[in-house]
Amino acid sequence: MEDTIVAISTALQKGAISIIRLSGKEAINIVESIFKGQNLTKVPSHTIHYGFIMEKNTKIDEVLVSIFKSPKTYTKEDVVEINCHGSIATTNKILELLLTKGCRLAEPGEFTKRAFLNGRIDLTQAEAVSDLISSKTDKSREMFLNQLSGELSSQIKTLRQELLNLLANIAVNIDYPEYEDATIITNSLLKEKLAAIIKSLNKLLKTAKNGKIIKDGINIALVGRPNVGKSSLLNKLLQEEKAIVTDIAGTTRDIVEGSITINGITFNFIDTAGIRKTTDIVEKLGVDKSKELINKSDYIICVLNGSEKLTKEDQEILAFLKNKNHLIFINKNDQKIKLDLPNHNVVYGNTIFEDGINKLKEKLIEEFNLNHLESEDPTYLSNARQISLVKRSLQSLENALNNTSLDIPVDLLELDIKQAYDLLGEITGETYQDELIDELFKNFCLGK
Ligand SMILES: Nc1nc2c(ncn2[C@@H]2O[C@H](COP(=O)(O)OP(=O)(O)OP(=O)(O)O)[C@@H](O)[C@H]2O)c(=O)[nH]1
Ligand SMILES: [Mg+2]
Repeated sequence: MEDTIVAISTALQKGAISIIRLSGKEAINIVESIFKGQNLTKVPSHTIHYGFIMEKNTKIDEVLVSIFKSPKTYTKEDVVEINCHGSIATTNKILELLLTKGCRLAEPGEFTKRAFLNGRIDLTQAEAVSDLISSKTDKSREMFLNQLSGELSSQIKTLRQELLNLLANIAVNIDYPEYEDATIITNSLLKEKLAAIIKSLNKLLKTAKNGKIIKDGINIALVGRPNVGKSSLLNKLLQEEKAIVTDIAGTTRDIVEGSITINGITFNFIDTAGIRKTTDIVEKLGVDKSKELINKSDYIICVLNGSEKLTKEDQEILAFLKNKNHLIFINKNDQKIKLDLPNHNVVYGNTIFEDGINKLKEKLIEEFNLNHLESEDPTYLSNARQISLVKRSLQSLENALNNTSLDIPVDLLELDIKQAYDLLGEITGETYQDELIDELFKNFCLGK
């Protein structure tokens, strides 16, 4: 981390201003070497300076330069930000000039990686920075801001501390059997403590579903046989004529999708080809895609034509959906309804007068417990890395708990508990592997 790094922190496109950021020991000297204005090496920290970027005696741009001196900066190193005019040519020219003065181009996420390696933030906070930048809804912004402020880390740290206390007690018992003040960790006491920690981890894992929903949204496939009104329903849900609607069965061949936000959550609706046996090659490919989507989506809305009796094809589709999370939209209730499906999760409506569309949305809110989500503190595990580490540490602790029932000596349980302690440490990055860190930061934006 001896190098001084530089990157364009704003999106490289035409805009009012661009920001070029440097971090490292030489950041201030390097910018001073191409800056005409106050001597930047002599100014106080956290100040902004007006001046010009110069290439020898030629003015390149009129800029504002912010100076942040270590350690109270984003990376804990000296950081300089140049606000220049937002043309691509100007921004690139200044970047080129800086690169000739002894800094190197930052890798994606390298500023945040330095913030982590220098101990200003932990891994969950670093992940939150990247996710905050990508967040599209208010709800995900709120969740990642909460994670950035260290709420998730603090829950993990508390659990780790409890495991550490257990380990310390076990160690004292083993090393100083005569030292009576130390809590004697008998199996029954250990059992009680382990069970409490397992309960907390399980709770965290249970709410991880919410984290995923908030971060990635919910993918909902609209399926059914041809001509029942799937595309019409998609258009009404999106309030946009996105998919082609005709009275010809087999109109939709490819996947058409669009998103709306309900209660701060992104719902991505995917219209599919009507499912039927067909000899048309293109249509058949569409039908195969529909079936594949049923397996991949988080939820299915099965559309039926309410003005007709249930057909064999409908029954086959319903059988296919049996073990999938789904509800049934019985469409075309502007005509005489001939369908009744007791024991099914059903909404009646039609897309001509838009009946039942709001009811359908309310049902989805209910299905995903979104009203409840509103009032909850938004501290959730939010990515596969965090979830898998919690699962693995749970396994180790469950192992330890099972062994307590077998009256295995306490010191043998130590290994499993220590493993769980280390795995939880990987979530916050207190214990980490270099390759993993490199991999993680690769997904970041350049300049962050
Ligand atoms: N009466 C009535 N007709 C509807 C309703 N919804 C759709 N339709 C009509 O049903 C026909 C088929 O609608 P689509 O939305 O294209 O049906 P689809 O399920 O997407 O059909 P495929 O793409 O062929 O699988 C069109 O003529 C629509 O106008 C409704 O609620 N009531
Ligand atoms: Mg269609």
